[in-house]
Amino acid sequence: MNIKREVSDALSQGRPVVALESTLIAHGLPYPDNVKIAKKLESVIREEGAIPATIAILNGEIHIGLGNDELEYIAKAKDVWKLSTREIPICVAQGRTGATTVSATSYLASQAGIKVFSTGGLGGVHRGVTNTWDISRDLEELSQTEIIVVSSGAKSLLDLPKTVEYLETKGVIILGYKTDEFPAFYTRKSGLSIPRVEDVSEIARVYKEKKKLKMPGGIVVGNPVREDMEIPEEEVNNWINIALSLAEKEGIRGKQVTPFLLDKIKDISNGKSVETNLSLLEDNARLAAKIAKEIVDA
Ligand code: PSU
Ligand code: MN
Repeated sequence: MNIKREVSDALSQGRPVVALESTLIAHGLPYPDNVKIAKKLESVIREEGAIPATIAILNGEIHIGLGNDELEYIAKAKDVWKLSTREIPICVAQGRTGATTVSATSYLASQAGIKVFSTGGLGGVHRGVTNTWDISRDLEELSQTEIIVVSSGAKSLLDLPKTVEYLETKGVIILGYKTDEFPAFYTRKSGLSIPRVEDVSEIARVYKEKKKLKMPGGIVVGNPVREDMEIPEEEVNNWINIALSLAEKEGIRGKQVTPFLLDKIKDISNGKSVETNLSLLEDNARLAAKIAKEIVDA
């Protein structure tokens, strides 16, 4: 593992570090918005007094922390592998370049000793799961890997009730940051109840209790999009229904499903989806940095 110097220094000196994923850069957002946001997220984390560590595999080498040139590279490169946890050893062995999803980022961050990870939306149980069996590795990984993941929940292009049920089955703790509902990414509410916390010290207390009890797995912190950036539910549903029917028509399966839908939603919404995406990513990075500071000595 190539851990960037400032990240390894911070970790060994017990200073706060926040991991960031690279799939949302390589496969989740269009160029050049993706590099812009990747850099912005890093600077937001620094502003809050933590060290950012974007994770990716470059030419077979695992990188924990990327420089600006490397961020630029992963944002522009064409044949970047979308990695869930199981592909990490293959990507390394074959000397390939890959972007880490929530599952792979959680695994590598935890291996490196990083406790907090910030992202946009989690993968989950896909609609039509009874035919496709498509359930993101993200959910299973979070049941095994010790990491606090800050996200704005998951997009309603997934089956959100089943996603929340699955997390319960797997014993993954979910906390709503100043909310009683699992956030639905573009919208603040999903109708799915989760336990509420009011501040980062409460999140830190839950983390410590879980640790004392030796419970395995992660903690999902759901941070809803800010009200002025929220998109009306009917509008989101409309985008998603069009995107899903295009995916169906084109026979999109497996790993391609999520990037395909995100790309279509971007086009259908005339870029409005991307604006909201950028806003919540920034807010999540800020909250993750605050949590990392709070639990640094836990
Ligand atoms: N959801 C989003 N944006 C994303 C992703 C999910 O709103 O960029 C990415 C994340 O990296 C997530 C992955 O871990 O997609 C899930 O992919 P899959 O559904 O193939 O497991
Ligand atoms: Mn899948």
